[in-house]
Amino acid sequence: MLFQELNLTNLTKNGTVPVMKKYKVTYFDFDGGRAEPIRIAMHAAGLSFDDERWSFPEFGEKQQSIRFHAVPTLQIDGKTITQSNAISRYIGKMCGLYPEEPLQALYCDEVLGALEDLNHYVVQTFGLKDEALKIAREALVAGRLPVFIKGLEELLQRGGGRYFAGQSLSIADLKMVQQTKALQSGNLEHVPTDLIKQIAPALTEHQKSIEMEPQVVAYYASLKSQG
Ligand SMILES: N[C@@H](CCC(=O)N[C@@H](CS)C(=O)NCC(=O)O)C(=O)O
Repeated sequence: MLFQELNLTNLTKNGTVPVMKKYKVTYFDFDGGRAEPIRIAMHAAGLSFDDERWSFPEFGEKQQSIRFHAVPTLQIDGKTITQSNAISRYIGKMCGLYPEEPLQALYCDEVLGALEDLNHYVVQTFGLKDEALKIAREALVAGRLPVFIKGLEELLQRGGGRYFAGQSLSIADLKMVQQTKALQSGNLEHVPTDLIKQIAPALTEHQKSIEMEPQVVAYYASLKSQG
């Protein structure tokens, strides 16, 4: 139970503690992507949730039934919410992973938005093959990718170099780490795995340090303990 949910204004009229909400996060079956900041923040908020993970064929079968035909989704007591950044902000506000101060919140939001734009350009190359894939990915590496990577490094410096906003861990850091990992993973053919290290080494350091943050470590430890 969250501290916020325990305060007196949240008690029912007869003084009993209200029933906990039921949460379900639905995404693909891997640790990363748009759902990962949500999963980590849910854990940091002390909210237990059904971590529903779909295989890609399962997603294909169910896609048409989801609003906007995309994941992740969050269900709260059976009601479905879409849009990963909106969901991350909602959970982040419950557990100190979204800045309270408006300017710092704006800084955090700028990073979330920029990362969505970057995703948009990368996703445009999915499904391409052979020469078409090579051309599209090389164009990315020569064009939009360095623009976004350098821009994001600039935003990290603005935040002080360690975090993007509020001088503490936020959902912006959690989302950035997923992108850094994806770009360094080698899963994106024709994108050099050392691209970020070469042009924005502060982002590589950022990934390493965020992965050592207590809330992040605790989340992955909880996954291991579940087996
Ligand atoms: N703006 C949405 C984008 C969601 C999105 O595009 N999700 C991807 C997976 S990471 C997806 O489901 N793509 C399927 C499709 O667009 O066909 C969000 O942030 O949640």
